[in-house]
Amino acid sequence: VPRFRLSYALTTQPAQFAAISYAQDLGARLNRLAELGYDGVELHVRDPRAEDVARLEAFLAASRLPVSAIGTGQAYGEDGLSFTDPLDEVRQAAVARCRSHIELAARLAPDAPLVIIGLMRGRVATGADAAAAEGWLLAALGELALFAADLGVRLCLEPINRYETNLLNTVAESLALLDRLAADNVGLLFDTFHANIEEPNPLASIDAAGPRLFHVHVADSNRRHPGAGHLDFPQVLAALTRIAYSGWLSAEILPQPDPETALTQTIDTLRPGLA
Ligand code: LER
Ligand code: MN
Repeated sequence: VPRFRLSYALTTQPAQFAAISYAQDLGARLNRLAELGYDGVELHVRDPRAEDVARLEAFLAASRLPVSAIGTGQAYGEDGLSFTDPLDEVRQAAVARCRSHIELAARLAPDAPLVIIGLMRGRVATGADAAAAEGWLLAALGELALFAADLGVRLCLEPINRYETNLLNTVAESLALLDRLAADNVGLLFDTFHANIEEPNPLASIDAAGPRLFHVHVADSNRRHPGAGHLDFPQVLAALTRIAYSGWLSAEILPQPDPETALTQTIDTLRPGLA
């Protein structure tokens, strides 16, 4: 039985998107994660160029937590940057922003840098052509995959539920896009919350992703900590074991009822499956 490493998603700046928590005192939150037995932290960064990276490095070093992945969704949520915006200059700004996320991942997680492509893919604008959006997305991902490969960085594309985007809701759609992209440093992120909404059979979708699965977000059916909803996490872990998944389980959850309870309940619920 492989031992899954557990990380927790935090945002480095306050944000509108609620399922990634913000800690006023990031250093203290990182130390608390380490104390509870977390193996790493996933950092969501709006704009790496506006970030005090030396400060992040100091907090990470003090907590001794490695970075599991760098999240990019705040660039969309806060700044409206996406790879499928109808405006060419916005698409270009999105690609430039994501290059800086790739550089940040290479700097903060030199052993296995991973960058998440989630909400930043954007959506098909009302009345617009889905094929055009897919073309823009493929062009952006192709360019970013080459840039990332030079820095040893991998990217993971995340199927996201229909209430947040209308572009790539399912694992099957995302795998089909990865087939067209044909870049071996780009894989899939499976988020248990989105999968519970969109996948006909979430466990079969894990099998279908197989070696192309690069990262996993864990959240219960209500997007709260594992154990707060009705998802069967032992079955999810068994499916991940079947495909010999060796990446992270990263909790991307609402900080409810409060951040401390969310942290402790996540690890208490998943711990039996981690060892
Ligand atoms: C968005 O719902 C999500 O799950 C994030 O991982 C996207 O950046
Ligand atoms: Mn997610």
